[in-house]
Amino acid sequence: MSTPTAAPPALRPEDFLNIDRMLSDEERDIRDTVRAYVRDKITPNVGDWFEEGQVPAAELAKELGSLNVLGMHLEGYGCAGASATAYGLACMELEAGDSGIRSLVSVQGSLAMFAIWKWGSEEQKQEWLPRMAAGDAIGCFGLTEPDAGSDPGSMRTRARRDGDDWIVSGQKMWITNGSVSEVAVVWAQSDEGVLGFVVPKGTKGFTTQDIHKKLSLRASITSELLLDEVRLPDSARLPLVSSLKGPLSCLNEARYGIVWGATGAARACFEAALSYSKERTQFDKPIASYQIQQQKLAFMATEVNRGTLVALQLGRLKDEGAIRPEHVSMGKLGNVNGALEVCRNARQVLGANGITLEYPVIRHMNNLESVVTYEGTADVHALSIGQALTGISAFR
Ligand code: TGC
Ligand code: FAD
Repeated sequence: MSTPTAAPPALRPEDFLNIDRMLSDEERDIRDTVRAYVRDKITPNVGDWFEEGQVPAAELAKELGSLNVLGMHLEGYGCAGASATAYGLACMELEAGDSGIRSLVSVQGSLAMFAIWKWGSEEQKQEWLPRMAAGDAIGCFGLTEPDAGSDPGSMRTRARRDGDDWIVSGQKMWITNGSVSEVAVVWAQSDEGVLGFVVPKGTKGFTTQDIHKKLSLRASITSELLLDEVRLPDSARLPLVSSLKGPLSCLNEARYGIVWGATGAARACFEAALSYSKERTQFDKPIASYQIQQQKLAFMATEVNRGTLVALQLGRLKDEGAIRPEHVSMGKLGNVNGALEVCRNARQVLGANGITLEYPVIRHMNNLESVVTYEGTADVHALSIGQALTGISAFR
């Protein structure tokens, strides 16, 4: 075995394990482009959006479309056809800005667009995907219902045939971008299994209502979808799937993005805490000089680097076509829980300043309370891993 002679590169707090060198030039370019966009367009405004509980979704969708990040890991129909790893890096940078911005991109590309791309007809793809990739049309994904969250198989939304048409009735809850979407992908139970429908805004009987008083994901629109005897032609049905496999396959995609994104939020909190700890003086010394604070910083740096390595490994597996849903469950469970712990530690380092929107920390911390719940709660992912380890399902 040869002994390296060159000195190892200097340690950098923002990339302690030098993970950057494991990326290709193209991946670094994409990452840097998204990072610059977040720095210039998101970070200066997102605290206000969060405080006001609103976000300029249409404007952001157009900008994100110009950046080529909407459905960026899909091939054809105006999509960028980037690698899964590049998509993950983009999610990481977007969520370093705010989970709500990453949510917009996840729901658009991994849920609504992916559903049409994977399970739709050629006509549906031609009609929606180019506009959605460009950010000219926002899409949402309606799976969850008031009484069917972790257990979407118990959904009550029903689709029944009526001649050549379908009649869809039901209620979807907690739907990201519901009221600002041009198109909703809605999942419904039917005599033929679980079916997906492409429901354009303005269809008779289809209305939305925003959910207010959220203390998390405030820079993101969350809505109810109400479907009251909505008549749809058979051409609105996603023809290639008729089971829960349809929506769950989309969730794999979005959950993968969250594995990266949550670590981006954690990184932003770590960087805020590191910088604050060096500037804030108490008892005549910067608080960074105290062992307890250094222990917190060391924990945060370790968790951010660990999370990034996990995400990168999943990215490489996905690019090879070797990823399994259980891998994604492990990534989401570990990285979101880790990110929450990083944010909670960072918030304490910032003292009273940690509770204000002047710093990003409590915003990220509150956002992650949604992230740990949506796209499969931490418990659901633990049970998926448990099932893979033991061969025993503990869901029921
Ligand atoms: P089960 O009987 O196991 O499976 C039913 C059918 O689905 C297939 N399947 C999968 N296919 C693809 N990917 C997966 N991960 C799959 N898991 C299962 C399975 O093979 C079967 O296919 P088939 O052809 O035999 O019919 O289903 P179950 O009812 O026991 O449920 C399993 C469970 C609990 C894991 C699943 O229901 C689950 O994941 N629940 C969590 C629900 C969830 O995550 N909802 C998220 C809603 S969307 C959202 O939150 C967006 S947030 C906004 C943002 O992302 O930013
Ligand atoms: P429940 O399923 O009722 O769970 C409550 C508790 O019970 C949790 O702790 C859970 O882990 C636990 N639990 C459930 N089952 C078991 C079990 N078998 N064993 C042990 N514990 C269990 N959905 C969409 O379809 N589209 C969207 O765009 C979307 N966006 C969202 C945006 C936000 C901001 C939020 C907060 C949610 C969004 N969701 C969306 C919904 C989200 O996917 C659900 O909230 C999530 O799946 C959990 O469902 P629930 O809230 O009904 O909780």
